[in-house]
Formats: sequence, C-alpha cells, structure tokens
Amino acid sequence: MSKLLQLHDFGAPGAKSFEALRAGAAQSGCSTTGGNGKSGCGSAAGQGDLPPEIWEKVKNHPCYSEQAHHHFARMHVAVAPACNIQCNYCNRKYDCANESRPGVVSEKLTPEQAARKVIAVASTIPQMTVLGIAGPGDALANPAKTFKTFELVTATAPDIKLCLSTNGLMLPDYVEQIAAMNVDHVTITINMIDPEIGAQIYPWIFYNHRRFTGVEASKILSERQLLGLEMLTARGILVKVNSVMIPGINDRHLIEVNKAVKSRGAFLHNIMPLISEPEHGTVFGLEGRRGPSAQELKALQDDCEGEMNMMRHCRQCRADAVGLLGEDRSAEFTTDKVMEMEVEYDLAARQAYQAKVEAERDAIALAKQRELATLADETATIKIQVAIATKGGGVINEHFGHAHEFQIYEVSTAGAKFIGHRRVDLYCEGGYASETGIEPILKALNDCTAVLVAKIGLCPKDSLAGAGIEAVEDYAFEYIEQSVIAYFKDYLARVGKSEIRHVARGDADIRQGAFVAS
Ligand code: CLF
Ligand code: SF4
Repeated sequence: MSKLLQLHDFGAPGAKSFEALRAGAAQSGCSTTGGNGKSGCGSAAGQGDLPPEIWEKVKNHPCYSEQAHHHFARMHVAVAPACNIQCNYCNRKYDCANESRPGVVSEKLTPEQAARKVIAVASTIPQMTVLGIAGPGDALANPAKTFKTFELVTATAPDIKLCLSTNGLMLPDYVEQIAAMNVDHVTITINMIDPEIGAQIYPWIFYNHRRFTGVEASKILSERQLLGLEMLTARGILVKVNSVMIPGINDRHLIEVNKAVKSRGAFLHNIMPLISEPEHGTVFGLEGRRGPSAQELKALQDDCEGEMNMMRHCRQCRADAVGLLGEDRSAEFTTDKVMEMEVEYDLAARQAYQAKVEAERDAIALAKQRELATLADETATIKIQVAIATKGGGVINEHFGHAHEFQIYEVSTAGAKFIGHRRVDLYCEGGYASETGIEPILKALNDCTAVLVAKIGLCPKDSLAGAGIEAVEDYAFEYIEQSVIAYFKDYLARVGKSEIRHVARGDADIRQGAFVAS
C-alpha cells in the first residue's frame, strides 16, 4: 500500500519532475570541473552532479550510472518473444538486437518462471538491483507478459528497480501503466528522426492491425517514439535512448537524434555500434555493411556529449543476461536449476551488502580525487587511453590472459574517464595461449598506450611492447581510476625526462564475430 502511494506521488505528471530531468540531462556540459576529479558529464555523473531525486534513481542502476556498473548487477528475463517491427540489423531467430549482441538466443520464460528466477538470483547475488525486460522481442509488443512479470516481482522484492526496453511503437499506449507500476527506467531505441533515413533501417512495422512499409512506416514509428518519450519524461520517468550507429546510414544523423531526444527530456543517450556479420543472417550482415571502428564510435559519442549525458559502458546484453555488465551468469540460473534452488529473499542482507558497496564506492571516489589533485600543477596537453583488466568492483583484479574484455579509460590532466570496453577472446585457455593468439587483442587495444593488469606473462608482455603498448602490473588490486591517473603522472614524468617518447596511437577494432554468453 505504501509503495502504491509513493508511486502515485511520484508518477503524477508535473513540471517539477520534468524540469529535474532536464537538469539531469543538461548536467553534462561535458566539462570536468577543474582538478577535483568530479565529472559533470555523462553517465559518469556522480552524487554531487545530479539533483538528489535523480541520484536516488540512478545510483544503483548499472546502466544509468557508469560508477554503479562496477558494483551493481542487472538481470533480464526473456518473457517477451514477439516483435511488431523489423530492423535490418535483426534476425528474429535471435534476441532483439536493440539491446543484445546479435546471434544470441535466450531461454524464453513465462511470467511465473521469470518471477521465480528473479527471486532466486536476488537471493544469490545481493548486488543485483535491477530487473530489465529487453526481449527477446519487444517488451511492449508483449504487454501482458511484461507487466505480469513486474507485478509478481514487485510483490516479493519491492527493492528491485524495474526497467524495460522498447522500440517505442506501442509506448504511448502503455505510459500510464508503466507509471502505475513504478517502472522508473525505460529505454527507447531511436535510430532516426528522419523517415527517409528510417526507411533504410526498417522495412516494415505492424501497427493498428496493418502492415506499413517504407517512409510511411518510419514516420509512424518516429512519431510514436518521440511522443512516448515526451509522455514518460513528463511523468518523471528516466528515459535512456539507445541508437545503433550504422555507418553510411545514420552515423552523422545521430547528432540530430541526440538533439531531438535531449530537448524532450531524455536522461541518457547510448550510441551502440552496429554489429553485423553475415552468419547472423541479418539484412545488413548479408549485404556486408560494416560496423564502426572504436575511434569512429568514440568521435560520434564525443560530438554528442556536449549535448547530453552519454552512456559508454553498454555491453549489448542478451535478453536473459544475469550479473555485472561485462559478465554473464545466466548459465547458473537456467529454469531447471532455478526450480531446484532453495530460495529465501532476505531484504536486510541485501541492504547490508549494498551499504558496504556504497562505502567502497565513496572510498574509490576519494582516492581518485586525491590522485587527481597531485596533477593540479601539470600543464601538459597530452591525452592517452589506457586499458584495464578487471573482474569488477572498480579494481584492477584480472590477469591479462583471463580477461574477456578490457575497460578503456581516457586520461589527461582533467582526469580519467571511462570511454568504452573491448571484448576479446581469452588469451589464456587452461594454461595455454589461445588458438587465435594475441593478434585480435592487439587490434582491440591498438588505440591504447598501456594496459594495467593484475598479472601478465612475459610472452604477451613482449608482444604488447612490440605493438607499442606497455603492460603494467604495478597497480595490481588497486582502484582503477586512481591507478590510471597515477600511471599517467608517471608517463608524463618519463616523457618529460625523455625516457620515452609520446606517440599518438591509431584506431582499434570493435569485436565482431562469434558471440558468447559472457
Ligand atoms: Fe537491461 Fe537495458 Fe534496463 Fe540495463 S541493459 S533493460 S537499461 S537493465 Fe544496459 Fe545491457 Fe546496454 Fe541495455 S548494458 S544492453 S543499456
Ligand atoms: Fe529485432 Fe528488436 Fe528490431 Fe524487433 S525491435 S526487429 S526484436 S532488433
């Protein structure tokens, strides 16, 4: 009952909540505020950068806060199989590619199975704070299943944040229900605001019992998406906009999309790379349309960042993902396993764990600010990128050979900023170097000056050095951002003493190819 009251208090349409959202969205300005290490930009925005009511909503959401993604986990339940549009980067044999890597198939669940799974995961993983419904089709093309799942979960686990992802076609019809169910986070995939461009992305939509094609289809879709966005933000619901960057079709147009969604109060913009391989059987894959390179993606995100908060830590999760972003524990929670699990929902234990994480997070932020303060008199204009091997927790705690991905930070005298991740095949498989060898990893890290790891063998260390990338173990088990800044300080000192020469790095690959669960 009290939950219901809270919900109506907040869900009431009102200028105040809309203004707060605008304030949050406009936070970015993308300028680091001098030497105190506080970034006012992007999903990197922290407690002091956001209005308190917004901070409360994002602080434990791994997608809406870059800081949170080191500590808090999300899970998806694949209860929404149907879709009402066709995207040219999607093959409907697989999960919705608006939030998933192509080529991934999730185990579909009923709402009852899904609710049991959520409670089982929440009992096992106390840092799991968010339940998302992101397919495998479209959440709002399956409204009964989506809302039934939310209802069942809320009844048992009222502390879990509810999140949904949609292509937006049916969104205006369900905004009231979304608000009434206390869903505070909605993602809309918006790839265009110009139907002529849309016609190159969407061959058809199914709306009002009719199939529409071409420009007409994209016009309807775009109008519905933008209307839905306005309706949500007017109710104080945080909206993230996902856009797939499709070189040659919408890459430069996404700057216009960014302006359009910002002006309608979107909180966050997540520009994701097109991933299109012929084996995925999508239209774009079969016609050989390439995805962007790492630096092309970064340049577009940088161009948009002055306009609003940008998300750069998306992992394009599967529709049944479980765990921290970048890890996937879904295999531990198959329906068979969940049915056999003894489940006890211990709210107090979850809250205690989360309080511990909060304290750790504060320590990390303080360490970062202290380290940055030591650069206050530095005048160098150099900017470098550094790769990190981590299992999570905001710490450099992964061996080079065991890393499924590297997190990438850009660092300058203004501070260290997360700018993305690079997924790789394991270098080390059961004590042996992998078949693919180190080449793909060198390509993935080619724009980085160094890689900071918990441990690395001599062989890969030499290969990295040969490619101009320094492998560094000195910061093993230290906080990431503090270490990145400390490494940068040391780097500048060595450049200053002419021990090394600063060299501008090239571009890097965003991984295509086979996609695995993790
Ligand atoms: Fe899931 Fe999406 Fe909610 Fe996150 S994912 S429904 S907002 S809880 Fe996150 Fe995954 Fe990227 Fe999505 S990393 S694909 S943005
Ligand atoms: Fe595929 Fe998602 Fe597009 Fe539907 S909305 S066609 S499931 S990518």
